[in-house]
Amino acid sequence: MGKIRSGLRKYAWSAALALGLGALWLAAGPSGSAYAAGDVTYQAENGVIGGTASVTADSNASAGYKVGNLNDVGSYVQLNNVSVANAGTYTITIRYSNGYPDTRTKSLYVNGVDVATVSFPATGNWNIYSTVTASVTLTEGSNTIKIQRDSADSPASDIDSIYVPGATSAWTIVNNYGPYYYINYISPGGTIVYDGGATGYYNNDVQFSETTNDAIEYTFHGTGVRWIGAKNNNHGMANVYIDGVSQGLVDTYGPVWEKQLVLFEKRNLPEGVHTLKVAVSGTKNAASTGNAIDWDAFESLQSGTKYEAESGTVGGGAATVSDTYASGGSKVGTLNSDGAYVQFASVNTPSTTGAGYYDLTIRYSNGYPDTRTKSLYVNGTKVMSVAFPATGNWNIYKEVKVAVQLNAGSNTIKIQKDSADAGGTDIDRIYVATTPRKTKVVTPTYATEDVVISDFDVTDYGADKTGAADSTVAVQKALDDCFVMGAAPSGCRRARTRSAPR
Ligand SMILES: [Ca+2]
Ligand SMILES: [Ca+2]
Ligand SMILES: [Ca+2]
Repeated sequence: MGKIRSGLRKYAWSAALALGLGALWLAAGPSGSAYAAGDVTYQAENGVIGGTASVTADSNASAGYKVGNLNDVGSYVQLNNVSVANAGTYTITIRYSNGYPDTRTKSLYVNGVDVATVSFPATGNWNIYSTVTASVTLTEGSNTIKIQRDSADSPASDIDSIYVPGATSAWTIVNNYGPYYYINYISPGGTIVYDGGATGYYNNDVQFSETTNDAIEYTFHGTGVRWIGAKNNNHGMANVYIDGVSQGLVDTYGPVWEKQLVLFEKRNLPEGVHTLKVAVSGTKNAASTGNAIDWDAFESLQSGTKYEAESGTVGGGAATVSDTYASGGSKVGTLNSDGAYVQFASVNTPSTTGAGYYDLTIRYSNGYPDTRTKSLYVNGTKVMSVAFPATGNWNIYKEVKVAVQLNAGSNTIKIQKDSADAGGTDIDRIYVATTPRKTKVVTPTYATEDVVISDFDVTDYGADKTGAADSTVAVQKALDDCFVMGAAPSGCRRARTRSAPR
């Protein structure tokens, strides 16, 4: 088994060719199914396999593949990174086929512990599927689920997928070779290699490089992020950055080839859009024979409440259109005529926090070459004009963040083309933060030309008051947030100067 995988890997290295990434895109195209928002079904073929187990194609299998040949003792399929937001007992559903006339059993392992023997009754044929359920205890965050043929079990029964309820509330996985608006490849020499037949990797594909400074950036909305990849004896160290700030080196050397590992994880980021960058450092563990870095998949920890535009109400000529690359597969477009709008009703603030200024992150596309604006209404009142810079194409998405004042309980948010706005801009979805900002816009006793913002503290952004550490990034983030709150850039600068000595 190990030899087969090594063979694949050697082929991948020798297949580096002179293909640039652009050529690869033309050959393979972006995979629309890779964005797994809302996924609660883990495909067995995306798991790690061992022993005699192998991935086989079957048009009746979920996603077209399954794991078969679980014949020899010790053969298994393991799903890593089964993530749930809360620890507890979950009833998982395993889809399988069993072409033998009798019931076959397998052992179910959760986080490395044998927790149950699962029976798989006959399904009549190998391409006829049925489901069985099992109750498992999962821990908050990442878990592993393995189905293995142990000595007390019988051979065969093909595993298609495992459905885990509630998994969607935690981490969202994005493949390394997914829709290009999430993933940015930095490889001036074209030395990042794509291997589309990498068994055992997520989605059976991976990208790798050992050229210093080759990197992949993943942009996500949420409070946490993971880089999924492999360790091996020829793997080196990666330089990891979040929003441009170094997170240090991550060593991906391992004595044996292990796939779908969480190589880096960061939580407790401020709610909003962030970028993770993983770069080849060119340095390695002394025991390693090379500097290779794998990019297999990324996961983000969602936060806030998501409202899809296509679930809202539209008017004035706006219409729902489907797009593979839109969140949920659809968006609202043709916001062209004056009065065209999409409205999100029942935007609820959490009962525990109530009224306040909440971050509102709008995912959109704008295929025009210039910035287009739309008017933002909260509870029927226009509160601001939102600028949507060009995204390069109508199926390429970006996110903008503004802060809006919401009432306790239910609110309406409307994005509308008014006469002062230009046509265009497709709206995909919005995220409303779960907690309000500490900072707020205040109404001063005497009128001012500028917006006045109070309770702003740059130490909330990681600024160091002692002067020992460089606080440039923290101060810039504070300025950006000040701008999001509605203040003019000049006002943000003055506010910063005054609040710095606190
Ligand atoms: Ca499957
Ligand atoms: Ca992959
Ligand atoms: Ca959408």
